[in-house]
Amino acid sequence: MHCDDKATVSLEGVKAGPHTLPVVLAQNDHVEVEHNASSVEIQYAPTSPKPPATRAAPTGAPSIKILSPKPGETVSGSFDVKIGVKNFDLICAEMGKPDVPGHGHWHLSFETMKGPMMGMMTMAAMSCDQTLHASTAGLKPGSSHKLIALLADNVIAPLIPAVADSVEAKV
Ligand SMILES: [Cu+2]
Repeated sequence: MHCDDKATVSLEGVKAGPHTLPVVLAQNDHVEVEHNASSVEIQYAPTSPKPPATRAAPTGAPSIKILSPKPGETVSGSFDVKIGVKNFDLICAEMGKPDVPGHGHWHLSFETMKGPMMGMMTMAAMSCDQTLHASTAGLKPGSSHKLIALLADNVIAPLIPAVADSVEAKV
């Protein structure tokens, strides 16, 4: 998902040949505006196709920890959420591709990670890096909010059982 008018995607692991790239607008709560969705056909003709990743899954139980902000910290405007993961590989090129055990990315949610659409309605952003840029826009100054970081697989679904960490931050 993107909030700019441009997105960069990886074709790593994608078969050569025709592919359809659909795009659809989504509201703040991720409900999709399907009636004016659009798509484009592309011909993928790589000079040296990259095979799907074959890295083995890390052994051990995956975990995620929010390193910043610290519990109770006050944040304002644009701020970074930094995480550390163990026994899990964050791999940008595999987002939206077939699932590989132990591979994926992470989601940042406000207040809760439960609810309809696998908890997506409160998802603020997703990232395949250790740092994610978040914003307090729309949150009342002086209010307190729970920031939740949770691991998700390549197909965007949160891990089951959930692997998550949370901190309360003030705005
Ligand atoms: Cu995701």
